[in-house]
Amino acid sequence: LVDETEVEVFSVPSYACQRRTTLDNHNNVLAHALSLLAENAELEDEDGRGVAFRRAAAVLKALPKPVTSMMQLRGLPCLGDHCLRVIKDILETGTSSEVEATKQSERYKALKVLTGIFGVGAKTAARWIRDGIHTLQQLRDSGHTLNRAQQAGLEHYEDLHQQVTKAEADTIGEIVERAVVSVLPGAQVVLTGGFRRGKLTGHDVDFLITHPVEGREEGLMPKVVSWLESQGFLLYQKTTRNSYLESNDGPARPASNIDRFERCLSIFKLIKEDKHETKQLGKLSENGLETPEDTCSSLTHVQTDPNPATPSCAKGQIHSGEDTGHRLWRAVRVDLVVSPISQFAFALLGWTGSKLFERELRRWAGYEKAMSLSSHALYDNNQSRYLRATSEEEIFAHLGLEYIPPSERNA
Ligand code: TTP
Ligand code: MN
Ligand code: MN
Ligand code: MN
Repeated sequence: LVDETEVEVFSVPSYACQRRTTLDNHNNVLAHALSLLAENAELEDEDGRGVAFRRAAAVLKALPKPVTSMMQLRGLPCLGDHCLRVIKDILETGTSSEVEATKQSERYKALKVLTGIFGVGAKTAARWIRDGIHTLQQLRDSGHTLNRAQQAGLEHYEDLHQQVTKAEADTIGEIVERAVVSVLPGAQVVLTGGFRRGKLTGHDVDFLITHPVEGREEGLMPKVVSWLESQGFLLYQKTTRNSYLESNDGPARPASNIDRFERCLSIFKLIKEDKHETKQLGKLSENGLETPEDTCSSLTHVQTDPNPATPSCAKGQIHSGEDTGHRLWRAVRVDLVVSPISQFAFALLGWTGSKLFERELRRWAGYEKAMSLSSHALYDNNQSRYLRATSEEEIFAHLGLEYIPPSERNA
């Protein structure tokens, strides 16, 4: 019998943006189970349920110790009956029957495979499943028309499901930096997304680009994309131009949570660094990259092969990779966003994530402060004016929140 007076009852603030959530947490099993139910809800295009599970998972991630008893959860925010049932199940039996059943379900598996294709969302996947398509092969055989993004997604499916390492993210960062300063000297590139929060791997790499002089960033994206394309670094790209100024969404907050920056969703062709080869050749330039005349592993290697499936390499013969069948490059998803300097702090905050942290910041702003926060601006409805900020710290201060650094935004 547990003496209730000895049970440590946890307490956390309601909004994830009021809490510090590191990558490590004390309740991985529980958080993971609730995240899977969140994912399943999102796959079923039930975003409301998805958010509820995400919030519950985030509360568990924020607890200072492992949960051992249901009594500890009394009074915690965001834990509804459904979530409590799942947690109880796991505490008592080690697993949740609902989570296990979901994992095993054909529908979940099919939705996961199909939405796992870049360019395929929950609605499209559901439509295909209604047509009897559950696997990639069935999709290929079905003769369904795929758009350009989906074609690229299917073609590079395996690569895009390999986690991107921090080292790969940094290599891509150097390529993007080179592209950006080549077309606009003085422009700046910042790594955002999960890698900025300290994640060691990611599903893509996110960059925010700006220039210290307002207006100089205009028209930058097409030039960066052209440069990258001319160097053979892009397997796919779709650029959307800035529509913030002409949008009629009203103050700060776009009609949807999707922002309106000039952005480019792309798939990079990343030449794999070959450690063995590097050592053999023993020639490193000062930035640690091989010099172009020695190997195609270098960033400066111009890929001129019109068919991106075969990396062009003047000295391709020095690699045994092609003979033994493993490719010397991989596809990596990369997101590029361009922001004017006046909106940079908001864009940086908005593109650092996590997605739930962002959502909670906006909810806090709206419900608790009567403010509208977006990746472009912060509007104060009480004062009927925009609040300027040149740093993330200032935005947190405007919102009346303690500053949370990126590494603690892993809600
Ligand atoms: P993601 O790249 O989707 O997520 P992530 O970097 O946190 O994790 P992963 O390792 O899986 O890549 O999104 C990064 C941030 O970008 C996220 O906080 C939300 C923001 N974002 C937008 O603001 N608008 C968008 O349209 C998208 C897709 C993301
Ligand atoms: Mn990312
Ligand atoms: Mn991204
Ligand atoms: Mn080569």
